[in-house]
Amino acid sequence: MIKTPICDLLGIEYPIIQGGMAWIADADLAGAVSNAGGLGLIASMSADAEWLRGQIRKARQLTDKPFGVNIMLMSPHVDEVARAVIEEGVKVVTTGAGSPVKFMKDWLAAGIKVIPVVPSTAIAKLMERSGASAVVAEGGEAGGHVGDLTTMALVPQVCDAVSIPVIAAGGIADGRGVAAAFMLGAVGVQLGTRFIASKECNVHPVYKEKILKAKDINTIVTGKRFGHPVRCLKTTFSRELYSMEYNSGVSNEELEKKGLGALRLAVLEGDEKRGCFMAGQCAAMIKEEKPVKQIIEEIFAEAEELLLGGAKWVKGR
Ligand code: TUI
Repeated sequence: MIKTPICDLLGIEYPIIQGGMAWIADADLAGAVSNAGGLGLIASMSADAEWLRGQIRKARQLTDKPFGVNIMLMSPHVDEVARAVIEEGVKVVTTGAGSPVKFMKDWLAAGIKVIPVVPSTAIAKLMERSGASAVVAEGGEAGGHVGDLTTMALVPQVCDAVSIPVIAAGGIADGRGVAAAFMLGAVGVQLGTRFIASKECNVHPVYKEKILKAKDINTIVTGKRFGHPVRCLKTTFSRELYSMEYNSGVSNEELEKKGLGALRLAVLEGDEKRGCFMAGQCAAMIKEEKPVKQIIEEIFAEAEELLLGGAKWVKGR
């Protein structure tokens, strides 16, 4: 059984945390991941504090194990959700799409463990100085809002740059990815896309089907023009958005209008024409919808075999 400092830090059995996927990571998914021995996370996305409070209370009904909240820093409700996690007694907060520095003092004073997602060594160092308990180093293979560096290059550099534990994310969907992340110096992993194709995930069936049918080159990054690159599956919608971005005749306002609400349409309605199906490059590695518990157990059985028994090519010699 692989135990790392992340297990002790978070009081979990397996060193795995679930990505804070907007519209996807609800109390049901978070509860399932926590019950399976990982750290489940509820995504605050652009929701208001009342919605988040409801989800936190629901997760408490579903599990007595630790879970956390992911705060999306570009949310229009970020100030109220940042207060709500304190008032609701949440123990772990991960953050995405920006710097959480302005909230750190209050979260730390409330005893919250803060684990920011970082796309570079400079931001990782800033987070360590600001009191983060760990960082998630997320490579651009991930789904959703992404940075420039790949997981393979980012994780070892972040491990060298900080002394706090590093959790690797981006492109990890099986035991090979977990073993590789540990070889790069990470002591934990964050998986997002793999959990979309889980039984307990409430996304529209079309979303799951799209993940299961995806091929390696089926994702695309839109939003670079705004400085907010987002990786999603190639669909009529995302291809159109992509080509509009490179057409200088289309204004930023028009682009923004087209993108607005597109993730919600994908998650709730499976709308292929107008939906944005955020997913990482590892989507093509996911072949079957499974219960969360089985996903986690299989991944760690494989990772353990690789890490403790030597890599496959070494064994075969
Ligand atoms: O946050 C994510 N992934 C996300 S957030 C999201 S919601 C959204 N929807 C549309 C447009 C934008 C966001 C969907 N997916 N991953 C973690 C992550 N954080 N990736 C990159 C970063 C990041 C970027 C800049 C973290 C810090 C940062 O700091 C820059 C600064 O100094 O503010």
